[in-house]
Amino acid sequence: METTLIILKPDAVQRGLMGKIITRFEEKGLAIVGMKMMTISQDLASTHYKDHQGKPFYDGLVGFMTSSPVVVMAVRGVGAITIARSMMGATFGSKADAGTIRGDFGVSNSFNLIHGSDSPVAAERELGLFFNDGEVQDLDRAIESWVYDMSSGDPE
Ligand code: 3AN
Repeated sequence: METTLIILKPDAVQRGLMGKIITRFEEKGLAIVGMKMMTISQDLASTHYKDHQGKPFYDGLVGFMTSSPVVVMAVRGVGAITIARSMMGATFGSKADAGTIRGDFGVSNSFNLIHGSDSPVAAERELGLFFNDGEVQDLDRAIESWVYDMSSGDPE
């Protein structure tokens, strides 16, 4: 099982899209094992986006992410990082395919609704930035054996 960090960005919260986006992850079968609303500090935003420092969109990105509350989620499943990224769609709302979160709910390039970790290394780093010890749960879901074929003993 992998756990990934998902952020519902300020535009998703302000536009009342939290429920619809969270529902997509739940309906897919992924488990939400951590969730909270918070306002991202300048420091946290610059640490989170350190790889983008110096890029032309960096100041706008940090300004946007700190402008209004977000919802951060820890989302777990087999292959959760890749699955979440494909559910999100391409970075720019104007280019994202229909059927994806960005493709269905937005048209803007900078206000693109959602962040998802892009690798296992990034997921571990980002979960550590946004969640304190004990805030990501060991969720023993009763439905697990209907979400996954467990006949081999492990989720398939
Ligand atoms: P993604 O979120 O799809 O992984 P990244 O990691 O390339 O995209 O970029 C991180 C964030 O930076 C994006 N979510 C987007 O908000 C912003 N961003 C990336 N490239 C641009 C760009 N050319 N113009 C404006 N914002 C950008």
